[in-house]
Amino acid sequence: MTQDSKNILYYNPGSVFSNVGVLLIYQKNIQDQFELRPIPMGVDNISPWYIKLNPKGQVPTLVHQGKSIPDTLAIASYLDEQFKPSIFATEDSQVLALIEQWRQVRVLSLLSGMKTATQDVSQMAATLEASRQQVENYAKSNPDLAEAYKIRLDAHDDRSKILIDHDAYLMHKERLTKLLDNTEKALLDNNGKLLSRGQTAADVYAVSILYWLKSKLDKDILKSRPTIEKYYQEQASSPSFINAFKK
Ligand SMILES: N[C@@H](CCC(=O)N[C@@H](CS)C(=O)NCC(=O)O)C(=O)O
Repeated sequence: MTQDSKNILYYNPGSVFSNVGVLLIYQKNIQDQFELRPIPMGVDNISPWYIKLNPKGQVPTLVHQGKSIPDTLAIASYLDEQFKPSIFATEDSQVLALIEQWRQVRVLSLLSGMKTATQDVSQMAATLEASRQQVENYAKSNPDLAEAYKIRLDAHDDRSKILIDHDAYLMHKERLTKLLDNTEKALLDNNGKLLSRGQTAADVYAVSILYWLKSKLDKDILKSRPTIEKYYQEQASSPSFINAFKK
């Protein structure tokens, strides 16, 4: 197999959406058909070769038979199309709505954002500004990628906001509390399932994000939420989860 014909998931082990991408592949049981290739963030993800694959410069990105698929939801739909049976139900509006609720909590803000109104974030702001400058330099020296780099700059600015804006931190903290409260209730109403129709891509998001929250933010985050804790323990004991994250 040549380098170009390889099927690859570009990801970063510390990133929450990379967790989602990796678990999608393991849930389909197609991990032997993909190389999971970690990339250094702040370097490779803004380089021209990567921006061509994913103009937002984010992880994960799936490359399959030469086709690039950025974004976890697009990856879930694509994998279901290409590898049967379909298991993610991304055509179901209820599934999509629930996935959106999980995606809209920017957990990075809770870990590395501006937690108090007086926190000094000047160092972080300077690092982000230097990175923005680097993106602008890449854009200048790669005029053929001007449009793609505009998309990256928007993604960069959006990320900067969640890192150095205290109101953004408060908003995401509140979103997470509401999401966990709603999830506790939904699990109670649906006999321990997230959705009454059963396992879908929404579970991949929920369990991947819970795993990230527990391992990076607060191992006791589910302490007062016994139903989610039980759900999480069940999901995390599945072979796909163990193979994806625990080996
Ligand atoms: N909507 C995207 C979000 C991907 C995303 O936000 N990735 C983050 C890591 S969790 C990223 O690559 N951030 C690095 C950056 O933008 O510099 C998806 O679902 O795949």
